[in-house]
Amino acid sequence: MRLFLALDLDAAARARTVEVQRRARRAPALRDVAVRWVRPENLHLTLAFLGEVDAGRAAPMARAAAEPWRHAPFRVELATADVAPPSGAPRTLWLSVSAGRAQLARLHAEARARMGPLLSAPVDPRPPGHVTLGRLRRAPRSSGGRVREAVAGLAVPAFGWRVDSVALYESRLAPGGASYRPLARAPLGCVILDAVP
Ligand code: 3AM
Repeated sequence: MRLFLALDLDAAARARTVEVQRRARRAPALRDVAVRWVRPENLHLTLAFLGEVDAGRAAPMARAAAEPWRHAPFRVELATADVAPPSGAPRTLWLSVSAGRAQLARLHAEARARMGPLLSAPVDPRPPGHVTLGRLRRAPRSSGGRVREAVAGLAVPAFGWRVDSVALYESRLAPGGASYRPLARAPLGCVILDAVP
């Protein structure tokens, strides 16, 4: 099973993200590029990709993910539309996090500490920072310049939502695109409010 931890967008942020996808679709420079757009119900902010795990390990991982997180709820904002990688053939279109990065990094550290001991491979140490809009299929290297220019020109007004839970998802890959099944969800907010000797 392919598992990952993610933060769900709220309904308003999802609608705003879908609007950015709609505008990107209409950009003349992107019209002839094959993009597999993330479906609205699949939009998420990946907190940590956990990789392929044996089905037998899913239950302890779901139990670990279902414990309340030791982090207060916080606001994440998305602003700039961007293309990855920054050079060469463009592969992914995403919205970058413009506010909430420090909190995301702390939550990511908690996710690594919590899930790492249950995994056979270490979790990517890079903190998360984007919501994927779509993936380009076989876009030639030569399209990189105009794709990056078109995406940079989208001028996305910042929007955000309050992150108040973390979910564990199973990702099932299929020719028509991945589908995500939630396995566990736990709230943020289990915090020690003052120094405890
Ligand atoms: O939400 P994003 O696009 O950032 O790219 C995959 C997606 O991230 C990522 O996990 C998220 C849910 O599928 N992912 C998939 N395979 C991966 C891998 N081998 C991976 N991340 C790192 N290594």
